[in-house]
Amino acid sequence: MITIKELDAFEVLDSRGNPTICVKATLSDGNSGNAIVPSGASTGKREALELRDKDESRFVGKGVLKACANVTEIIARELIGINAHRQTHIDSILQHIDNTDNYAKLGANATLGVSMAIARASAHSLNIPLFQYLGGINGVNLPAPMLNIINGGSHADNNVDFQEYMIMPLGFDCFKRALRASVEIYHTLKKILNENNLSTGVGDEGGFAPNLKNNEEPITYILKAIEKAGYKPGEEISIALDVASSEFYKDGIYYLKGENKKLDSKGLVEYYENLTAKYPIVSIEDGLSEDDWNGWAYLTEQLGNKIQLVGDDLFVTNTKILQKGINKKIANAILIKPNQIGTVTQTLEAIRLAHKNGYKTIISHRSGESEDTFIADLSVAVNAGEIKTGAPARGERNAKYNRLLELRHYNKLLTYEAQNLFKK
Ligand code: 2PG
Ligand code: MG
Repeated sequence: MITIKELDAFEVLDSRGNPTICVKATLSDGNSGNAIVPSGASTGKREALELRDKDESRFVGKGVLKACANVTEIIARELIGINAHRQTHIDSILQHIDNTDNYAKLGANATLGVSMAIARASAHSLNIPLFQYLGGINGVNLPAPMLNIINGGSHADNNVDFQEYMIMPLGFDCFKRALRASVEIYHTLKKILNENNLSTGVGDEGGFAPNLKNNEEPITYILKAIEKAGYKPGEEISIALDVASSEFYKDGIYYLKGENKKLDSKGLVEYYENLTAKYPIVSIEDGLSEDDWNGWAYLTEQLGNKIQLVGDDLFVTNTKILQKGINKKIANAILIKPNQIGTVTQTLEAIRLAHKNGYKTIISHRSGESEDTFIADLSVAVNAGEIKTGAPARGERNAKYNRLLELRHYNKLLTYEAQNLFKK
């Protein structure tokens, strides 16, 4: 039996320059694995707790020394000597030690770091890639990427209300080719923005963050870029939005500052109906607020048969909340972020529940990321179908795309089935 021999944890930096936790798990056979936990900016209220030191004298209060100490002083005591390959058991011990439903004591950054590091160490000790460890022989499909090429909302210092304008290369039968098209469009967009005297500075996820007239203009620029790069909008390249509307929702009203509009849920749904009639939009994430469940029911009624409606802040990778959504016929897809829920096992449970009920799954990065590529392997392991991991620029975003390219290079039988993703 291969057991957990040592758990270590230390502070490293994420892509925004904030500290985050890196956990190293060492096993009895000498193999080890590291994991770095990401961090969100537009976080859902019901996400598991990200434990920060709140000691203003270090890193403006954002240190994670307490989370590190929870790994080395509390979690290690319970996990050392346990069979390293029993991931479900390990994760249930983490839940048991914490004994709250949002890791309020240990911090989900501590528990997820441990959970991912042990999975990675176990893959090393079996001498198989992580995606195979997580998915066995069942993980066969490379995900369709959602590439966030214009950033707004709380990820950028511009006047665009919607957080993410993404392209999806759906009209290809090869991941590598699909990614190439997206990269070419990204560069073409930069050129077009330049020609129009618009800023090509980037936001947190590597997408451009120009000041634009309204929330529709980014779409028109992206369409120009798709065509100028030689691709067909709608046929080859589709558009996806993450509105992250919880960020501009208050007391039943959505405030679109960028265009000086105040809308109720119905008004915003109509706004989306217009947008989707005009443009090749295949997916809208967090179209309404996490607190607007009635609005969500209406949104799903109106648009659920036409496009993908993704719950991120709404479901926070939580099976209990997702089940509630399924019962109420709300949304038809879920964004999967391991650090919203706190362990690998709970992440897999959310994915299984979604698939069982016909909900699509998108494995996702956070706006604060690192070179860790766990989510790339996860997306293949569970045949997620989709992955969202930023623009094809900046190291922490490209680390995930590069990992997928590597998996494809060494596993020629992995498929890319984006063309079937939204087939009716
Ligand atoms: C989102 C994410 C990732 P954040 O809202 O989907 O793009 O952002 O990590 O800031 O929550
Ligand atoms: Mg989101």
